[in-house]
Amino acid sequence: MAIRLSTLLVLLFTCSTSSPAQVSPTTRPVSVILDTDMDSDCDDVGALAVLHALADNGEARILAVMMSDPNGESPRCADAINTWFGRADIPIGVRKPGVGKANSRYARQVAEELPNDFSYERGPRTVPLYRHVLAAQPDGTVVIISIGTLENLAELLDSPADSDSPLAGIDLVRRKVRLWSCMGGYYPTNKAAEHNFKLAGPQAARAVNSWPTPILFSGWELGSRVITGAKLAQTPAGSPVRRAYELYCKPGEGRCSWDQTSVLAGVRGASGYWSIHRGGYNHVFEDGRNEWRLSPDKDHAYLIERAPPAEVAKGIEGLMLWQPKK
Ligand SMILES: [Ca+2]
Ligand SMILES: [Ca+2]
Repeated sequence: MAIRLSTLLVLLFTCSTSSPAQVSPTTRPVSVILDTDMDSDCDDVGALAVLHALADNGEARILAVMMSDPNGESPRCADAINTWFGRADIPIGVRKPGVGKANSRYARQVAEELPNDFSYERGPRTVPLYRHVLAAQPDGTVVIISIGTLENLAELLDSPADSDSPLAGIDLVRRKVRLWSCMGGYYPTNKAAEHNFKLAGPQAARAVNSWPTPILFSGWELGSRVITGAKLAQTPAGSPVRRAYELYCKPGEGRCSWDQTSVLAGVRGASGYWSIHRGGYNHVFEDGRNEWRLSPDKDHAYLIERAPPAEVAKGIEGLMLWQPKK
């Protein structure tokens, strides 16, 4: 049973500023599946670090990490990050074929330099893993956070019944997923398609236009003004988060925080950082362009900048600097 987005965001809202220690430990954990490309840009690494910080603070529980890009290096990089944060056994779903290099300045190096034990050949495939994880959760509890392209979610919607659930994919999602927090698109619209929607346009259109539960979008315009990561140079040398940013950014510089915004909003809601535009829906075209339409109301919403980007950056970077308890 889908909960109205307005109700949901009130439920999710917690007072928040920067470090995990400042957040109420009574906040109940949000069950999260993170769907990431973890290749072209380093903000996926920052986003996974933020999610681990929220998990260490009792705000989130990481059910699985799904890879949207079919290269063999990105899932090993993700496993290295999970291992660093003491969660080496988080299941990671991969797409075929698992060959070729990541379009990445950091994924191979992080995978080769830092401890991880992920094997692409043995790794579960994304859609069966989605179905397995969703089927085991209580109804209406799972938050999916997507920070890459949307092939996995489109295929999940179209997946048939299997040994994990007698439900077709769209019905399984309707029953289990409370919210999809999606980094993608421009709001209210733009002449060009945003990266995550553009690279797999038909799948983005299929996933967004047919999704049966609330969606909260973070557009390109939001995270592009939030620059984080420069302070990672102060963190331990063995950190895969520090290493990825080191490999991606010029010394002393940070990077836009598109993906971190969707992680934070998926777990904490508006966080005091953003306003939420409701009413109407987001339509995605087959070429990946999107436009916000005034009716009908499809329980879609998007984030709008409210706090100064520097203040949001301070909060997000504080979470990215979080170190695991050894
Ligand atoms: Ca592992
Ligand atoms: Ca991404």
